[in-house]
Amino acid sequence: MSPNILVLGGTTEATALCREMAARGLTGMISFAGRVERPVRQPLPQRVGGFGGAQGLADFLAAQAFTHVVDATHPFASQMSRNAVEGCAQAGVPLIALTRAPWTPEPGDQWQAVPDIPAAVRALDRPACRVMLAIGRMHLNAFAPHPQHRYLLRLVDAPKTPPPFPHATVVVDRGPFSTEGDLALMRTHGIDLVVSKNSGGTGAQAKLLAARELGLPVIMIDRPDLPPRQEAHDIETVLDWVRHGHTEPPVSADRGV
Ligand code: 3Y8
Ligand code: NAP
Repeated sequence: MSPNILVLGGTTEATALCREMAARGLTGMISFAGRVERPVRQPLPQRVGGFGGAQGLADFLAAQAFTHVVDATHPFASQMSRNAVEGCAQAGVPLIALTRAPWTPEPGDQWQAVPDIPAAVRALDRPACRVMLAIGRMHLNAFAPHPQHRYLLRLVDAPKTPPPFPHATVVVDRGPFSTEGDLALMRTHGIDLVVSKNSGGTGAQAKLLAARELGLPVIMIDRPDLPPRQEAHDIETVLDWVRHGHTEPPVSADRGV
């Protein structure tokens, strides 16, 4: 039976994988959560919206006769990744994650690593400064306890409600971003400090390279823990995995029993 692959998308790598699948005539579909108004156009059929939890995903896989799932979601999309492990195990459909290694600090970087968003908020308990808060829209409210700062926000869509603090400049832009562009942005706004998720990959890295060049500190938010699953860091490994007709059930989360 020829492969029918579901790609859980929303990253640069997911888009590149779909492009390669289309070029090789592979059958599949990419899915998005529907977080933004206009997800980037894809060279494969796409669906937008949740599946209805792990059970909803398992039902969808059976109904559409998918033979493989590639979880190419963002490292911070932890609920989707947990659902993928559980849903694929229920449906008996092999799963692999196409993920990016975390960034690690290089010489010249001034990173303060924090475990999660609340810890990043606590790290902003300091005198007023100009903060580039480049973590998107979903967690902005968490930073409301620190209205003393002047925030530069970068959002995919224009905000429907005002930001949760008095001093905020909004830039509406979607990546992947360039170092030159982020250098210019940070100089224009006189940024003193950058807050970033440890997303890995290249699409969100520009602000870190710019911070290094400008000698700016970065509060770096570690990614959430994910359940055990097969992982690959490149498209060729994923396509080899599909080609070799992997049918063994996916690694289910280790329950320690
Ligand atoms: C909806 C689908 C592609 C994918 C491009 C990557 C790169 C550009 C950089 C900064 C950091 C941030 C944010 C970011 C980047 C890529 C990738 C990546 C970070 C799109 C997309 C969807 C989303 C959702 C969106 C989140 C937000 C996060 C902005 C498409 C453009 C901050 C993550 O308004 C909202 O609700 C936005 C929500 C989840 C995080 C948040 O908490 O707000 N991504 N981003 C996906 C869906 O509906 O399923 O249009 O492509 C995808 C991309 N965003 O194909 O080229 O691969 O990471 N996305 C972060 O990393 O910190 C911006 O500004 O420097
Ligand atoms: P999440 O918190 O892990 O997922 C929440 C729910 O959204 C999931 O349970 C699922 O709903 C639905 N969902 C998430 N990703 C989906 C997908 N690719 N296809 C179909 N449904 C999906 O996810 P998130 O952090 O909000 O991320 C949402 C999307 O944005 C993902 O595609 C991710 O790759 C992309 N993204 C996220 C970030 C980030 O910083 N979080 C950064 C860049 C891109 P049901 O339970 O109903 O199935």
